[in-house]
Amino acid sequence: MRLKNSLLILAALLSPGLASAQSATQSSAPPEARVIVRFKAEADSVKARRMALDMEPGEVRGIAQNRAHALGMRRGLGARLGSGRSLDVRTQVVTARGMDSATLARQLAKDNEVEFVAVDQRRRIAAAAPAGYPNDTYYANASALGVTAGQWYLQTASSTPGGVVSSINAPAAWSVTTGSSSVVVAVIDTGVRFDHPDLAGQFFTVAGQSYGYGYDMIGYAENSSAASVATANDGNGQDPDASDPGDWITPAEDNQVGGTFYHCGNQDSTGKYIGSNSSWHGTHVAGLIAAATNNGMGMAGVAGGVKLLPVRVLGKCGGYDSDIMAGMLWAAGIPVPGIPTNTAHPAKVLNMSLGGSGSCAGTGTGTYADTIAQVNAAGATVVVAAGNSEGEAVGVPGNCPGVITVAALRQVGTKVGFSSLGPEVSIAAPGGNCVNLSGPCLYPILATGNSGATVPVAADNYYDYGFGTSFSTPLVVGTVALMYSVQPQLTPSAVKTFLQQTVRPFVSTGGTAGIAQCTAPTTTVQDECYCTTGTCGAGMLDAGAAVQAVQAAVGTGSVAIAVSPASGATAGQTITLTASATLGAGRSVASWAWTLTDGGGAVTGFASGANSATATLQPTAAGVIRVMATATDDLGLSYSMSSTITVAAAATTPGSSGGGGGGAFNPLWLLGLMLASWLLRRQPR
Ligand SMILES: [Ca+2]
Ligand SMILES: [Ca+2]
Ligand SMILES: [Ca+2]
Repeated sequence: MRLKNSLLILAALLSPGLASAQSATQSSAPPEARVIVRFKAEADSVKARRMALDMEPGEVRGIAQNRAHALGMRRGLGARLGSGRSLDVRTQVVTARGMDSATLARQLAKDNEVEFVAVDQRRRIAAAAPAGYPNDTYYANASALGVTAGQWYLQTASSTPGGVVSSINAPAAWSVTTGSSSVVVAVIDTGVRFDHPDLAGQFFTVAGQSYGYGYDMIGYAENSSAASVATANDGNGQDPDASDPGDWITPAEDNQVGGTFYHCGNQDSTGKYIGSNSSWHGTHVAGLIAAATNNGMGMAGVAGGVKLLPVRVLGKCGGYDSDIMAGMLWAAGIPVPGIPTNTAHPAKVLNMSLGGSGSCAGTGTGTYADTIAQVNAAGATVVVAAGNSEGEAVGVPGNCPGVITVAALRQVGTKVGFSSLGPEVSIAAPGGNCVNLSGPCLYPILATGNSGATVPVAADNYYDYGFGTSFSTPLVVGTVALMYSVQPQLTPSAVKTFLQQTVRPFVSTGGTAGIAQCTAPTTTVQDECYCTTGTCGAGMLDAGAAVQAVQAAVGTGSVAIAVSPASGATAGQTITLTASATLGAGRSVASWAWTLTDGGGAVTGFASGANSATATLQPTAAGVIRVMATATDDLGLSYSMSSTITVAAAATTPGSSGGGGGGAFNPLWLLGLMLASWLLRRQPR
């Protein structure tokens, strides 16, 4: 199925003049590679000299350095590898000069003594907004572009019926966080203009390239089909450069019967097909989520502190399901044959401002239902536009299970005419509306764009105003990115729960006089109407309430471990560990996990305890054991506690002296006797 890009049509209705602004610069690559390596328990380098938890610091450092050195020699890296902190007796930091961390991780992952390797990323605190945030030119007022309301949709909502009630309350979210750079948001779209000055610093860099990190999924191979390459419009099939080359349709293409782009463009008032300009749709979406924010220019994004991952799946006249699904999998870090896996920057949330008519049919590989399930299982949330079918039913993939589907609101909180509706909708957010049929457009959505009608204008500091559920979706996505910035462990279902539990209720007054309540979709157009929870989702998106609810849930949980016997355990004795969790109000434990951080030579694992609050250990020797209990609550939030258990050698009872049989027997002695008899019986005949 080809999804004609019906959601792109409402961008760039207005073409405000450019505002020139200073360009921003980006920092260069880190000077030293840094990864976390866990060696296999049976690795030669681990067995050669064992580390113990109670060793002197210098001894620990020496062992870690020896292991890093041996690893470097095995991998042909010579003496370039250094060592850092040890996390347990076989897990440590490994560093290398003159290469990047991802390259080092790939090199070391091939080593047969290495069990696990991960880039040791630098994390930043999810900082709250400073005073005066955001200082972007068009945030409060964009009258220079013809719209005095500026970025009204981000601002604090009015509670007055008929006022601007659908704004998402972003300032209240920003008082908690403006976004963490470790949260990655995938823009599954037409690609982006990496050189937009108000997107500077929002992408991951690629060494030696002018474009940022991402992928262009359009067309499997360069020679696969002329139609694929024509759709891609960049001269080839899939490639690592997700730059948007433009998706314009010429009048000739629009009218060529049997051609690839027949009737893909716009119609004039007489119904004649006249072609269409480039949409720059992915650049719009990218800026709404995470334009460079508080940089004194252009616009603010919902989550200016997060990173963008552009995945290009739509070209001229939209894109194919296969390219879109491959892009979704790749974005979430799931392997796709024939493409390098995105292990470097897997996304936590996918923006899908795209869709087409039809049902979410089928299960199994190659369907949206399966693709979404895989992405959810990888821990990423999928947010999809409901569609712009003017009140008709939600299309695919917005009608698939496992997604958050977004309908669009007018500024007064009623469903805006163009938005699709129905029971599949999860939540509603502003989508832009002019109010006036002539004169100034009062409440459109401001987004980063490009002034090129066909090919892009380089480094164009240009902003478009537009409308559509395509523009409501990134407001939800930006909010989700802020929620992940506070708590990266949230499951996709927990994200949806927090979003839906914190909405503001739909309004029933303040709309245009005479409008009715929204009803279940039919094939009849349903313009502005009063939303219900059965037609527009749970309510109006409130970014502030959602992020604050996540923050309130974080840190309220804790785990305690009771050990029996409380002290004086000896080898051969069963030790029982009982964990208990204190959780946030209304939360319950969904699962328990026990981790043996260090067996201390006394145990190699738990005797019991899989997904149970109670676990047992049966030490066979003396040693210091370290365990960790982790409770995961029903929202996917995890809390852990560690405990150290010292096990003494089995009690030895002095042999009774002077006759008197029947004294206590010595278990070690008995064991020795049993072993001896067993050995005897194994003597060769
Ligand atoms: Ca290409
Ligand atoms: Ca490309
Ligand atoms: Ca800005």
